[in-house]
Amino acid sequence: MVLIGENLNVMSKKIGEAFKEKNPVPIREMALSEAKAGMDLLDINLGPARKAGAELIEWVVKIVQEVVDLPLSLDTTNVEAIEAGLRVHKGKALINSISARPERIEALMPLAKHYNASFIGLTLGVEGIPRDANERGLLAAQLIADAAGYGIPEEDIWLDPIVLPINSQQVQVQGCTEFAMMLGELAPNCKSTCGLSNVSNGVPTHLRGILNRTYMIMLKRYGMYSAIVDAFDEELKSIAKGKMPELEALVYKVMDGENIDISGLSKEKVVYVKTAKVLLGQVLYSDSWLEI
Ligand code: THG
Repeated sequence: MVLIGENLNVMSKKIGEAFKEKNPVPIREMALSEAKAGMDLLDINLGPARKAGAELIEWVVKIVQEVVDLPLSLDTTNVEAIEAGLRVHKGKALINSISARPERIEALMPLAKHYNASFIGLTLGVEGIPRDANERGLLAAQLIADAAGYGIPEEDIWLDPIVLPINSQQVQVQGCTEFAMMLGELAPNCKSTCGLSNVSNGVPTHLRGILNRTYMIMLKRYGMYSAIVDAFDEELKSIAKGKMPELEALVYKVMDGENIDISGLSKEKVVYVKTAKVLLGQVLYSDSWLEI
C-alpha cells in the first residue's frame, strides 16, 4: 500500500502551533521523521485555513520540500490555498480533496488539469455524507465523469469513501469496506485512499492502533491502493507492506464468517479477531470490546 503520512496536521498541538507561529523547526523535524519512517507522500493538513491560507501553505510546502524529496497531499478546504500550494510544489502534487459538489468540482478540477496534479475524490455530495456503499459508488461515478470532462486521466483520481469513527457510526464502517470491494469493477483505472485513523477517532488512545491496523487488513484485502496513516505505527506499516501474512489470514477468516476457536490463539491474535468482529458489525461497538 502507498502510505501518506498524517502527522503534519493542524489538529496536533505541536504542529498546529508551529503553523500558527510560522516556526519551521518542528515542521522540518516532523517531515524528516515521516520520510525516515517510510512514508511515500506527506499530507499537509491545514484544515479550513480561512485566514491567509495561501501564504501559509506556500511557506509550508517550501520548507517541507527543502528537507524531503516527497510529493505532498495538499489538505485544506481553502481553494485559494490549494492553488498557491500547487504553484510552488515540486513534482506531482495530490489535491486533498475534491468532493462531488459542483462548486468544488468547478473550482478545483481546472487546477488539477492545469498543474497536472492528482486529486482525492471525496465521496461527499450535495446531500452530505453518503449513507451506504451504493451512494458512495454513485458519487464516485460522478467524480470520474466530471474529471473526464476536464481532461483529467482516471489514474490521477484517488477515490476516498470517507471513513467515519466506529464509536458513533458503526454501520458506516462496513459501507466503506463494501465500497472498497466495489471499486475494482466500478473504477479499475482509479486509485483509492482513505483517512484510516478516522475509524478510531474519539476512541481511548491506547485502543486506536488496533482498530486502525485491523481495518487496514480489511481494506487492503479489497485492493485499497493507499491510506493516510500515522507514520509512526510500526505494526501498521508491516501490515501495509505485506509482512504480516499470518495476521492477515486470520482476519480474512473472520471476514469469511469462519468460526474461530480463540482458546488456542496468542493474546495478540485474539485482539485482532475481536476487533475484526466489531469492524464487521458482528459485535456492537463499545470501548470495552476487547474485554468481552
Ligand atoms: N480523507 C482525506 N483527507 C483526510 C482525511 C480523510 N485528512 C484528514 C484526516 N482525514 C486524516 N488525517 C488525520 C490526522 C490525524 C488524526 C486523524 C486523521 C488523528 N490525530 C490524533 C488526534 O486528533 O487525536 C492525534 C493528533 C496529533 O497528531 O497529536 O487522530 O478521511 N482525503
